[in-house]
Amino acid sequence: MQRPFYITTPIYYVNARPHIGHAYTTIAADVIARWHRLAGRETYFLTGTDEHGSKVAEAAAKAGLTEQEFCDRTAATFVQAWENLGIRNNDFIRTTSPRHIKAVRKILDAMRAAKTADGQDVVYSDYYEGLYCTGCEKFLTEKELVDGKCPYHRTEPEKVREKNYFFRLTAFLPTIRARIESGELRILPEERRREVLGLIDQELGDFSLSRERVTWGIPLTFDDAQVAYVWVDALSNYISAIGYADDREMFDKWWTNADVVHLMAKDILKFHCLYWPAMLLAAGEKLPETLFLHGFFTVDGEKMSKSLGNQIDPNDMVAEFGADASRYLVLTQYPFGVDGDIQASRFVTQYNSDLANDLGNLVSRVVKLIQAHCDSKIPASFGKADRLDVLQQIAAQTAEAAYAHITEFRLHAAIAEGLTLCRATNKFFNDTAPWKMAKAGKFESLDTVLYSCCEALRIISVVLWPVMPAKMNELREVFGLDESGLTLDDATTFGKLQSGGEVKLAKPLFPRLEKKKDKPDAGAQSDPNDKGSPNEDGLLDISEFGKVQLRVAQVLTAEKVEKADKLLKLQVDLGSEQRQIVAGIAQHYSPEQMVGRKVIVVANLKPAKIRGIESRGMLLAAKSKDSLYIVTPDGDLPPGSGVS
Ligand code: ME8
Repeated sequence: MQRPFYITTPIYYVNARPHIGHAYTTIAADVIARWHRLAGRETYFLTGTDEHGSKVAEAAAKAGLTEQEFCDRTAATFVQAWENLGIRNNDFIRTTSPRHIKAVRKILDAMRAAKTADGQDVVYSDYYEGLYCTGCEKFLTEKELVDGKCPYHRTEPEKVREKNYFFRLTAFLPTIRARIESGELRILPEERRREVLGLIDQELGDFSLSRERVTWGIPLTFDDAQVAYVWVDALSNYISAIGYADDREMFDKWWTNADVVHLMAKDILKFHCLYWPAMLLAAGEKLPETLFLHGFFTVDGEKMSKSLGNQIDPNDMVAEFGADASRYLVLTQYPFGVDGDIQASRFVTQYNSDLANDLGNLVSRVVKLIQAHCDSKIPASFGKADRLDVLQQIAAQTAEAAYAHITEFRLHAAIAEGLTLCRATNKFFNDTAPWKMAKAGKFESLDTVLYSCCEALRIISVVLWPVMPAKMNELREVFGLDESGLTLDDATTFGKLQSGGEVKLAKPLFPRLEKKKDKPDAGAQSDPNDKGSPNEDGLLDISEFGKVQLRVAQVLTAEKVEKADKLLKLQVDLGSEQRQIVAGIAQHYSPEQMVGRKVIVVANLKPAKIRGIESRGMLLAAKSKDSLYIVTPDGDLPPGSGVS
C-alpha cells in the first residue's frame, strides 16, 4: 500500500487579487494531485489564503473596510478563481479561521515548551533592532538594501526596536542539513537544494517569532501583547488544515503517515526550507518529505507587477480560452522547475496548433468517418493494420511514462507524452488514410484503423485528464465513457475500449480561435474605450511596416471633446500641412500639457470619424494598464521630419 499523498500550495496573500503566478502553482498542484488520484493513491490537496500582517491591515484601511471584511472579500476572489479554473482542492485554509488560530496557538505552545539538545529554551525573549519593510513583512539587512531602499518595494524600511520572542533556528540547522544531505528532506530541483545548503553555511541567525507593533495577527499564548510573526502563522497552515489542533487521527493520516509535498516558487525558499522544518523539529513533528520550488516567470520579459499593469488575471484567460485550455497554456510555456517567460501573444497560436488542430481536429475527423461508415458505432478491431504496431507501442507506454514524469515533477514532460501520442495518432490516421479504405471497400482495415484511433484517444483522455479534466471528460463522452473508468491502470493497455457503443460529438472539442486583429492603440483612430490587443503573431513583414508613415508633428491647439472624457481634439502642424487629430489621451494629458509638444504621428491613415469628429492620424504612445505616455522625439526636429 502506498502512503497517502498530501500536496500543498503556498497560501496566497490577500492584499492582491489572484494573478497568473498564483494560478501557475495552483494548477500545477492540481495536476499533480489529479495524477496521484488517477494512480489510485489517496490524495489530499490544500490551498488557501494568508490573511494576517500589517500589509493586510493597511490595505483594509485603504479600502475603508475592517480587516476581516477585507480578508473575506479577497479570499472569495481566490476561491472563485480556482473554481473557474477547475481546481479540485480538498480544502481551502484561511489563516483567520478559528481552526487555524487554534493550531497556531498549539504549535506556539509546543515550541515555547521545547528545549534544544543542549538544554536551552528554543524560544527566548530579546530586543530586536532592525530595518523593517512592511511590504515584505520582514526585517531587511543593510546588505539587502538598494540605495537605502527595499529592492522589491522601492520604499525605505522603517527603523524598529522592539521586544521580541526569538526562535533558536541556529540550534536546528545541523539537523536540517543532515536531513537534506541524507535525502530524508528532499529539496528540489537540485539547484534549490544547493541554495539551501549555501544558506545554512552563511551562519544564519535566529529569527524573531513575534511582533509587538503588529495588531492584525494571532496573539502569542504566552504574551498577548505580541502577535505571531506572519511566517510562523502562515507556515502552520499546512498542519492546521489537517487537524493538528484537535483531530490527531486526521493529522496522523495526512501528515505523520503521509508523503508530504510542499509546492511553491523559489521566492519563499528560506521560510519553507529552514524555518518550517525547524519549527516542526521543535514541535516534535515529522518533516515534510519534499519541497519543490519551481521557477519564477516574467511576463513579456518583465517582472510581473501591479504598477507595470502586466499581471495576467486567470479569470480573463478562462473567459478567452476556457478553464482547460488556460491550464494547458499556463503549464506549457516552459519546463516546470526553471525560470521562464510567459507571452500571452503566443496563446492563440499555440491553442490552435496543439488543441484545436492536433487534438480537436483529430477527434472530429475520426468521428466523422465513424458516422459515415460505421453507423456511428465504435467499430470492431480486426487486429492488424499497417503501422498499427508503432501506434500501439507508443500508446501502451504513454500513461506510465507520463506518471513517472509526474512523480519527478516534470509536468511539461508528462503533458508532452499526451501530445506525442496525439501526434502519433494523427500520423497513423494520415498514413493509413482510412477514407481511401472506405472508398476501396476495405471495411475490415477501415474498422481496425478507426477503432485504433478511438482507443488511442481514450488513452489520451486519461493522460491529459489531469491538465484538462473537463475537456477530457467531454472526449470520453464521445465514446460513451465517464469518469468511472478513469484510472492510470485503464490507460496502460491498448484494446480495452468496447466496440459497438455509440459515438457522438455535439460540437468541436476545441473550436479554432480567431487571431485578434491588431487594433489601433491610444492614438486618434482608436475608440479609447477599447482595451486594444496585441498582434497575436507578433511578427510583421518588413514591407508591411514600411507602409506606415511616421512624422514628427507639433501640437498647435488642444481641447477636450464634449461628453467624451477620454478624448482630446488636437490641431497639429505636420510641416507641409495642418491636421486635426482626435486622441484618447485626455485622462493622462491636459490640453495645456499638449500645446507646443512635439509628437509622433502616423500620417498616412484614412480619415476616420471619432464621436462624429474627423480625425486624420494617430499619435504614438507607450502604455500599460493604468499609465500612458506620449512618445516624443529626443531632439528638436522641425514638424514634418520623418521617423524610421
Ligand atoms: O509568498 N512565477 O504569498 P504570495 C511563478 N503568503 N510563481 C509565482 C509568481 C511568478 N511570477 N508570482 C507568484 C506568499 N507566484 C506567502 C506564502 S506560504 C506559507 C505563505 C506564486 O501571494 C508562487 O507559488 O506572494 C509563489 O511562491 C507564490 O505565488 C507567492 O504568493
